[in-house]
Amino acid sequence: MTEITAPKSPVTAEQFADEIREQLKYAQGVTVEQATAADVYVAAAKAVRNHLQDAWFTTQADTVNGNTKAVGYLSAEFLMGKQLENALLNAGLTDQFDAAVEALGFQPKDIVDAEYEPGLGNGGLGRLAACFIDSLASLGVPAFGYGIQYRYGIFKQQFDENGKQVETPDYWLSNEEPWGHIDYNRDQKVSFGGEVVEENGKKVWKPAWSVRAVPVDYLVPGYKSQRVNTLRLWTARSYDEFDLLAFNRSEYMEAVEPKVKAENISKILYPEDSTKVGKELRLEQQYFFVSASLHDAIRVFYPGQDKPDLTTFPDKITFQLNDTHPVIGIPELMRILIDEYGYDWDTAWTITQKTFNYTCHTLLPEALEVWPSSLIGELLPRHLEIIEKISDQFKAELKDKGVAENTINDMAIYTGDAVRMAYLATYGGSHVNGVAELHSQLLKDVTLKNFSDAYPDKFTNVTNGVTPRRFIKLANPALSDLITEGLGTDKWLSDLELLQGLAPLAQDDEFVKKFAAVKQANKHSFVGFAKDHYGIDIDENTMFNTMVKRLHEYKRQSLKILAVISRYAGIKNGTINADDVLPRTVFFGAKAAPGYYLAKMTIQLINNVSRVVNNDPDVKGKLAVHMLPNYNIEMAQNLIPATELDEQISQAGKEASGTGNMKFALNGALTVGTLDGANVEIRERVGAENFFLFGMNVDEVESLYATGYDPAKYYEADPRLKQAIDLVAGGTFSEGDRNAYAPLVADWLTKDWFMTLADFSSYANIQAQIEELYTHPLDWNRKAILNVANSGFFSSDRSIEDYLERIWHTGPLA
Ligand code: Z16
Repeated sequence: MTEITAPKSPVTAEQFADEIREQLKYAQGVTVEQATAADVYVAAAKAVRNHLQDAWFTTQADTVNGNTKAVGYLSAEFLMGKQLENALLNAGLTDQFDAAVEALGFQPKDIVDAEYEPGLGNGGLGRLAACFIDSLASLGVPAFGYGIQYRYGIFKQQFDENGKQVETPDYWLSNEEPWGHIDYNRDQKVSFGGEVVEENGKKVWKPAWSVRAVPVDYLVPGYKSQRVNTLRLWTARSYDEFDLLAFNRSEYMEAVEPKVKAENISKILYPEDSTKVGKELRLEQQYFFVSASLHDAIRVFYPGQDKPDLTTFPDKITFQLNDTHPVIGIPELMRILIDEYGYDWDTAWTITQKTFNYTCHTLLPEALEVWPSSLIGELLPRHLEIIEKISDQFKAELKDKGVAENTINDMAIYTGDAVRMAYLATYGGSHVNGVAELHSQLLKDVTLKNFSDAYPDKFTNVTNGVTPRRFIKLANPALSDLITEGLGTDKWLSDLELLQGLAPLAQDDEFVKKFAAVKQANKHSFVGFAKDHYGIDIDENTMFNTMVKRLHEYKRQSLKILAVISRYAGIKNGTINADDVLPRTVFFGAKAAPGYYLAKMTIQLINNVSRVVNNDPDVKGKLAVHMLPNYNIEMAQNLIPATELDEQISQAGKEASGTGNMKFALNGALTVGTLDGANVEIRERVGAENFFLFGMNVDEVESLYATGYDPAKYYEADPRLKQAIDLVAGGTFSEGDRNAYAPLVADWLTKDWFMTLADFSSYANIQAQIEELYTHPLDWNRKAILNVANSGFFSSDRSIEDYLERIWHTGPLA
């Protein structure tokens, strides 16, 4: 084992400035005088990367030769956020950077801002993957993140003059991207299509076409661990640049067709969150990165070996399947072992089952991928055969266990017409986990009940977490300093349970005032950020009330906007006394999947409520609403620390976990929320008296579905709700056009699948409690401090420790 060397010895600010100058001169070819903030950003990124290089080499060597098994995190998404500040923090170069950049005549903030945020994920699942690889590196666990370097990330969101969402492409690679190392020498070939033939009694796959998978490596530096792991994102290239014959005949478009077809594979991120898409290209993407990654792991762990002993593969690396997206990896590893390395079926199966584990991130049945067999057969004919055989073996195993015939049919992996990827993952791996206690329980009781009955020991829970480095230290430096002052140490950044030491300080009025001042300063900063970025004016002396997350019916942005409308109407018509109204600014941020009709209409409604409310002198100073465009990591880092009241109002039993909820609690916002996902655990930890709970629980939701849900009944019963819906239907937010929101209104009144109307009264009623508390700032802030103090559990370091213990059975390098 190689000795751990510290990152390149710490440098002074002067030395770091020289390193930046050197990069500007020799790598970018610009003088200091010519350099723009964007140039300095690239130069500083490369300079800090150089400081991490030795630790990266050491970690790579120890990953292969060291004392513990590595983790491979297979994920279609990694939503990393900007990298520079994080790399500086983990390299211990933040102060040097600040001084060096100033010496060069720039503001550090302008340099950090010059980075373009990569959007290689949709939302929670992709951001969780980014938090997890941060924690793996910080804990010193050898790990690879494996995914796709999409050329276009999640679309950029704008709003047109009618308030409708407009998507524009996110061409994030149009400027120099200093972090990724493209490595043409460690490429992999990934094949598709064709047919399976028998040769000498053996199945042989004769694919029709292949693409070249080229890895782009990103450093994943650990915080204070001296370790730097690897995020390996594959990009698709063509083996044939163009077809020379076609080109010679002047058929230019046809000539580049093979190149276009190959490169399309890594071209775009599907902009869907918790909804399945079932498109051929998506399956191509999934197979592309999973096949390349499995072959890569064999190359890494058995270097130069033609006949490696792959029975040891599960001792070298354990692969986590992040949702169903990488589950094609199960038949792919079977194929590799049998067809490429000559193992028999049973040996291959033992290896495969030991190698994989599956995390389910949803409770929506429609989000569990099911692929038509015809599609798999066309694209991956050998895999379809293997899946059929796995399915048969599974049925036989269930029969042996005495499982009833009809239950066995219900559990089919391969139905003849389709392949159910969640079932394949559950059978094909060692462990299955949900992402919060409630979610894992519902997986066992409902979604995967038959599987849990047949294999109870497979099922476990790992509650999600978030990295305190990005979401406290970088996002909220003022709170970080106060925490360090309060605890007398900054060790909490790698041991977040230490935050508990803040609990007694909630009774110390001086500390509470300092805490309140930090929040106020963060609100003030956000006002500046919003002015710069969105050109809006915000009154910092109003309560900042935020709902940011993907737009989905189950998350119930509708509930929030209906409550806002009801408040607006109440002030206007005098049913609410304007003097009693606590001034609030409501922030929404949410992208809708481009094809999701009702979600897009909800965005349009929010924008138009914003237009009407913000321009109405009757509610001025009392209520303002902003739909902030293009919610992303940068906005989260600015808005979360400034938020006082966070909305986590999904229908109970629908949000698997949520991770925004954790970020808000850790930054001292109070939550108004339902008993859903990780809200349940947040409330348990911070204390019921420090959490605004409302709405039905899972059992109540279930019995209401069972007895027949009629939303119109709730509309008739609560005049506040009726008035709000009537205003939408009557054209108040569409310049008199009564049709503008007709489909949304019709859905509320006749379907309302996620029971927004049923929870409205409870939600509207709890607002009085919230506002009463807010008028007592010391009491409010005491509760906010207790939220921070008791949320240490929600560090992604703790999540990773749970995975290590319950699922991966590995640990840090010595
Ligand atoms: C996703 O972001 C999530 C689930 C899913 O099946 C697919 C995608 Cl792209 C989210 C869950 O909705 C959320 O509750 C959870 O916190 C997050 O994954 C991380 O587990």
